[in-house]
Amino acid sequence: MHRTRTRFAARVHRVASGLERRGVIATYELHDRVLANRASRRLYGREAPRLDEVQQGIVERLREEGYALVPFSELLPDQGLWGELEADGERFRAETAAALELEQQGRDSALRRRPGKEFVVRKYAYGVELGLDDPWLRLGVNPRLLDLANAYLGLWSKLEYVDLWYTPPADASDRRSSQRWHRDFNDRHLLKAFLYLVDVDEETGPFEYVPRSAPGGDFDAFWPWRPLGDNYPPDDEFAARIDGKAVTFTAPKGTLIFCNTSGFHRGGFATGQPRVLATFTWDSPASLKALSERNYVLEDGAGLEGARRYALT
Ligand SMILES: O=C(O)CCC(=O)C(=O)O
Repeated sequence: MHRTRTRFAARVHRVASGLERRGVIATYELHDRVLANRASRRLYGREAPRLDEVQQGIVERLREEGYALVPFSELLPDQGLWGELEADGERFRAETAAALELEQQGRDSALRRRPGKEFVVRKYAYGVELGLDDPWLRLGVNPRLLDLANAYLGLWSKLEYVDLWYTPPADASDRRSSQRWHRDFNDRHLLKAFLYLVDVDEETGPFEYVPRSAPGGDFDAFWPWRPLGDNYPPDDEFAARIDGKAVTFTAPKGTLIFCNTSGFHRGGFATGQPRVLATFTWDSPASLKALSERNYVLEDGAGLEGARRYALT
């Protein structure tokens, strides 16, 4: 039932009549103000996490600017954990590079892509079954990340999305879809993380962001966020208004970027080297009720409790 409804929301975003759109928006607003999010705020209020200085600093920067950058090792100093993630990321990078070679020779590669955003190759895409033996799913609910996501959002969040992306250098000269400036329409209570798995310079398609452009920020009135909003402003008008306000995240491998992407952002327009990263989205239950769909199905939540269980179920 729930999957049906969220698929419906995705379709509505593309082709819906005004009436369908209004229904989806009303469902979202109702769940945000009254139903699902009220309950998740109450749960958060009952068991607010204790953050250490590093986590607290990230939450404060997110509140001020809408983004925060931290070396992975500062938030998660466990070398063993980084070693495991780095090795899995490298496996994905090497396998994807080899499969792209095959594709170029006109042979079958079984690479996972998503319609409308074919320039990104994904490890999981949509509909994958994941359990806690998966290191990336585990990272998405690691309390070092989940607690700060919940503190920033002020509720018990849902882990909506987890994946690894490989973005080869563009074969097109123009930016397409999320390579252009946009706001994510999924939720006003939104936090994403991007963990760079290679060094990212200007030619590797860095992520970019307009600080303070998320709802409540100084620039929230620029083509303001709306559920299912028309979220891609015209490029030339946008450039004139933003004029020098954007931040470009060129950074070494192992950099973790947290960002509220209901603010303006773009990225993945690689021109020189492929970009490889892991990405996570935490949002509110209202989003899953109306505007978004989890990209994975949880295999088995046995042993999970509290906010971690809530995030995955
Ligand atoms: O690939 C990027 O850097 C941008 C991704 C993006 O727009 C998103 O995840 O919402």
